[in-house]
Amino acid sequence: MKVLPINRVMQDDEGIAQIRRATNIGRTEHRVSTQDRTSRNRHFGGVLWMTGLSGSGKSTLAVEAETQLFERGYQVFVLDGDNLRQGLNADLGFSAQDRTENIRRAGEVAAIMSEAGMLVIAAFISPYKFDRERARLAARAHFHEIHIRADLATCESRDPKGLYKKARAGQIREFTGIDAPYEAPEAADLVVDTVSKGIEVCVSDIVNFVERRLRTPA
Ligand code: ADX
Repeated sequence: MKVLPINRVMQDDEGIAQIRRATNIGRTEHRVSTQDRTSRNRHFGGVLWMTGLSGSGKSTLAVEAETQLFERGYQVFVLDGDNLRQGLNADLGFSAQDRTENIRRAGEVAAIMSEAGMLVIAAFISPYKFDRERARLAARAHFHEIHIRADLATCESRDPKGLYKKARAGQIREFTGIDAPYEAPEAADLVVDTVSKGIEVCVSDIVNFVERRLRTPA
């Protein structure tokens, strides 16, 4: 596979054009429109893209927000890095190139699900801006980047899976924040600071954001 240059802002779906191998492919048009799906669901399809360090709280907040939004009638589903790596992305590790491919696939899946009318909460470290930008381009409308913000020292002290300890001991290589980079968003659509705020407040910030941005007018 051609290695994509990281840190370069792309035009439209240039990134896909670069890796496309198939020729002679067309597009099958749907007869159920996006608008049909939106009016049935009473919300827009979309992607809430959560990015942040391991231990910042992405998965916890994603699952809690999913529960509350489901109760409010949203067609909502969490796509989680750890989960996708069990199946679809089981062939990928944590090199820069593998993470790029991980996020490319996740971004494409999220885009398809949002086109199907769903609200997707994507929880991935997604350390590279380039990859997140490409996920945004895949989803087009209603892609919202949420920075789940917690500094490295806090994430390391939480260490819910004991991975920072292993990374410091040299048992895990290329661990984000230790010996692999994390490029924080500069202009996230929502910043959720999990150091200064408790889980309940963070979740309600996310739920309120969704109600403002994705609920269709009554
Ligand atoms: S990403 O960088 O490609 O976006 P992703 O979100 O899918 O990562 O997966 C991160 C999860 O993999 C972490 O929550 C952690 O449980 C696990 N993990 C295992 N090894 C690493 C590593 N080297 N760096 C970061 N996370 C790792």
